[in-house]
Amino acid sequence: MSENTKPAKSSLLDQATAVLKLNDCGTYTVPAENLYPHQWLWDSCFIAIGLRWLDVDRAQAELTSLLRGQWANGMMPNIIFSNESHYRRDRALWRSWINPYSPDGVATSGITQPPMFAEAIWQVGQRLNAAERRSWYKQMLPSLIAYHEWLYLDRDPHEEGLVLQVHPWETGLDNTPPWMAELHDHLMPWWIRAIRATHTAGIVNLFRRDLHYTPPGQRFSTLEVLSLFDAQRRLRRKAYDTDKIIRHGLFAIEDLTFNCILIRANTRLQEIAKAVRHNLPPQLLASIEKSEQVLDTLWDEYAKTYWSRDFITHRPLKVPSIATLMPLYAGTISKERAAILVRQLEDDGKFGPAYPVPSVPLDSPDFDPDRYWQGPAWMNTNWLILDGLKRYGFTEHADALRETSLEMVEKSGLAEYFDPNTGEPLGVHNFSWTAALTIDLLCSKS
Ligand code: 2M8
Repeated sequence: MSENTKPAKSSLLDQATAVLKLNDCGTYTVPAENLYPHQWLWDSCFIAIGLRWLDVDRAQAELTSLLRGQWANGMMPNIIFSNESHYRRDRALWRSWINPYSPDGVATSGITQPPMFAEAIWQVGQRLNAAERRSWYKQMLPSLIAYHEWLYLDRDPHEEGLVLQVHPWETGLDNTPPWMAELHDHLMPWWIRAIRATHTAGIVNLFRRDLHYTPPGQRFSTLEVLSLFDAQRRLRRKAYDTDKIIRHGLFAIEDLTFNCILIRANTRLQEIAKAVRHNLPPQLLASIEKSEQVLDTLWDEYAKTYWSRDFITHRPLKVPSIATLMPLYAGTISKERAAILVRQLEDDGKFGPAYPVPSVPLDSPDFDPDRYWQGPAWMNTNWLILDGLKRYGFTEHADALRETSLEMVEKSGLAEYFDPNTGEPLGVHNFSWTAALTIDLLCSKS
């Protein structure tokens, strides 16, 4: 099948199933051919949530295959690299083996991604009978606990209840404006400033693999790419040791999206543990409780919104993005605050264009309808918001978002992301989490 062509008369479910088949590597699924040839952490979680409707064994394999990459300290890396010889350069860029906790014989990145793992395990469990579910949960629980313990022990050194992130890639919303602003203000090295001053960024574009598959206006700017790789290089120099990273003043942010997903994941973790009558470690339970309380401290009463904040100074990062809506998914904020967020979702000048939800609100100076995480609508963030809307009882809003999300893929195919004003496809085609979450929207009761 050529890219972007829909087979005649094939239903959306068939198309989505075909995309997952196309990207299937046996026990895991790549996000898309060519541009994303490895296994990504939160992608596989979203993929399993869709796959559970097609083949629950395969959905389980998608999640257990992530354990290949788990570090001995519990860390789950955002990328597990393909072993194929022509990806040597990708593996060498990270050199995960320099950290003593990294797994033997599996090359990974040295950072994590939003912890969707518990949600995915739970969702897959819902498709199993009671006995199978218990054994599934028992199988996954030790690694899941190890991951959540690592998140708190390693990434919440001041025991604040919020975990920190050390690179924009950890948020999954790579070039999201609040992080780009920080990168720009605090971490742009002289040589990148020189490239900017001399307008020579175009030369770098010649070496960018992503631009072979996506037009430049739909990806990071070249200066952003250079800054992201420079930030990654600094982490590598510290062998991905969080303590050293913080001590050397590399930037650390308590990201709103990440922490909201963690709060929800903690709820799922507790449900899973309860189902198999397992007592979670008291220290972990204490951290979980703290997280729920501390989320409220990120609320800005004047702006009527939540912000991410700087780990060291606690300065709020007052740059609008879709993260603002993620407390809906966390599920622990008050109904009143949830209603305030929903009003922003209704506002057609903010988060309510024809094909919501834009990754940056329309009235932000950073909004660009085509550019990656700086404006386009994405199926995974729609799924998270939809889930939150349902739990807060905003059923009509949830139904409307489900409908526009499905309309968007019906109209444009299973693209990576979409122009929120026109619904036009952007990024790469045949994107796995778009396909998987389409399946989930089609198959789960609305
Ligand atoms: C994007 O991230 C990678 C780096 O990890 C990239 O930019 O190449 C993001 O959209 C991220 O959320 C996603 O998991 C990954 C694979 O789909 O691509």
